Amino acid sequence: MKNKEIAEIFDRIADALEFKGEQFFRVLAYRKAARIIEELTDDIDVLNKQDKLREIPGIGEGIAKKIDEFLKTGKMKKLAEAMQGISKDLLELLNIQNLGPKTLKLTSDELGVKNLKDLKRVIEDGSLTKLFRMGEKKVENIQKGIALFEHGKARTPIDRALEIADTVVKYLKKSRLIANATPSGSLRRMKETIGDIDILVSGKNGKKIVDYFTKMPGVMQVLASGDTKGSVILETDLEPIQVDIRIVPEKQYGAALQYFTGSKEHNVKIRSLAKEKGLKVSEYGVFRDKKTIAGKTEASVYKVLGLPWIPPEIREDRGEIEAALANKLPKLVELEDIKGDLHIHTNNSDAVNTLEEMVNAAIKLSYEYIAFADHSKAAFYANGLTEERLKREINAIAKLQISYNNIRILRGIEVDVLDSGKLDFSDEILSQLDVVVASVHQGFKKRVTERMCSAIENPNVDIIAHPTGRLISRRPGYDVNLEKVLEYAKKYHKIMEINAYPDRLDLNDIWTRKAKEMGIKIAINTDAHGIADLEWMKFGVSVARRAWLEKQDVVNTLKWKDLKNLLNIR
Ligand code: DGT
Ligand code: CA
Ligand code: CA
Ligand code: ZN
Repeated sequence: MKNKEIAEIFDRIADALEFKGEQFFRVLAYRKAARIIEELTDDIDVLNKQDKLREIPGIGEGIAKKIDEFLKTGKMKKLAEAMQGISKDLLELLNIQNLGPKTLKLTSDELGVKNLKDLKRVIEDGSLTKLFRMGEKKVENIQKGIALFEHGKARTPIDRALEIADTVVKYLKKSRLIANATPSGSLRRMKETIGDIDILVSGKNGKKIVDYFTKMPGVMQVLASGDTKGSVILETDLEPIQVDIRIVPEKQYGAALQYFTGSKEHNVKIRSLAKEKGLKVSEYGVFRDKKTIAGKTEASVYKVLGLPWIPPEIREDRGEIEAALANKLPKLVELEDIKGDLHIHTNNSDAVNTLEEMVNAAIKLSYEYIAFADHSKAAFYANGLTEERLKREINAIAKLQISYNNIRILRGIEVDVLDSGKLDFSDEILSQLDVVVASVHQGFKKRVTERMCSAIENPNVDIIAHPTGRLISRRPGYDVNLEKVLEYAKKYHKIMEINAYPDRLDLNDIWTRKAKEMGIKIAINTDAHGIADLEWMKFGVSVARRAWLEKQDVVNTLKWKDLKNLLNIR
């Protein structure tokens, strides 16, 4: 479908015309066309061939001709014409609040500003302030706009977004005006990073609810406030984040929740499915002609379309609707299925708690087993264990096990994969351990794929930890050929890890799903460096769910007896 591409072109034309000072209604016509096309569920190419474009409300003769031109030639003259003399970098700056098209034009003509870097420079050196009619206050506002613009491009990690959403929901629920408040959007789908927080609220007095919402402590800026929606920028101890609320009556709650949970791609497909059945799905309900036939609960919305309820984590249009139609939805793994954690550190290397403290914390989670996997000696920055200290830890674990009969304490190591591809401990030592977790912690540019593959070939290795090494907010993964690593893991029956540390979530959802399809088993491990970190398991489980994993795909859902067999533990 070319719908999205065409919508973007019209948006770009509108931006360019606005920049050039074209009359407002002309700009608006292109913007409106872009919105309408983006929301179309039918293929625009098909509509055009059937000569039906002009029947779409809001699409006039001029726009229809331009769409036809683009579909036939792959080009639109109007776009080239509008863009003449303006770069994309410059146009993007129109998204900065408090920097209007006229001002942008002035800074471009008079000061030669071509991009964000230039704009920051002319603020820094004072030349923007000196520009005709500018003044300090106005420049200050532009600066604030830049900060929000830059933040707007950044996404917030899921753990932080969940925490903030929790505070907002608590605040909302304190009000007698509000019956219900549920996080929706990407947060409910548990994506690894969140653009903005969306909260669905039910209640009668929308205006008063929005009022109450915008007066929440920490609100830096109110972006929108109406009868049914409100949007604010919230200050947090790190970067600010946008929070949107939507207010709906109780009887539409399910339909609204379905809509605002998204993803957009999932919703588009659901709507076109509805259309095929002669129904209309919107945030207000499911309708046959004008009659409401579902909408109070989310399940009712799916049900009238002939579908079972689909878990939010897989609503990404990655085959879930087809699977639901065929009654082949996976039964996704749940946090309650997890029976242990196979990658835990202690204060013997770089963590904060003792062996015993970690064991007690694991018992509180009702785990049947845990594996200690402290760092090995090459990880000197992490106070990695020497052979001598590893032996001491093994003895300490054996001693500790005697006083616990309700949990298995496994002797393990997180062994570094060295630059040579060899492991940081000899096979003789590794073979005495219950669980060997292998990781790359250094030499990120040195033949990582080959090194990982040779680690996988080592019969003592059980699990490959955080296989790409990425840190979501700080660095991309190493240059590793994961496809090849997975092939090796498959061939040598090795377990791949989903590292549940929220800044890692490595493997991610896409690669985990690929691993599952190849028949590779997964371990969801927290890599805990302290008691509190054991709670990260839920983020790892979310990745697994987004990857369609079921209980049987995850080794640490096994009962102790079965895990023992799988890992060949004597
Ligand atoms: P984010 O905030 O970037 O992490 O991702 P989302 O999925 O939370 O997206 P957001 O906040 O823009 O919108 C929340 C939900 O509202 C989205 O998941 C689906 C629905 N939605 C938003 N815009 C559209 C749209 O243009 N068309 C359709 N069909 N649904 C939309
Ligand atoms: Ca969102
Ligand atoms: Ca939103
Ligand atoms: Zn670790």
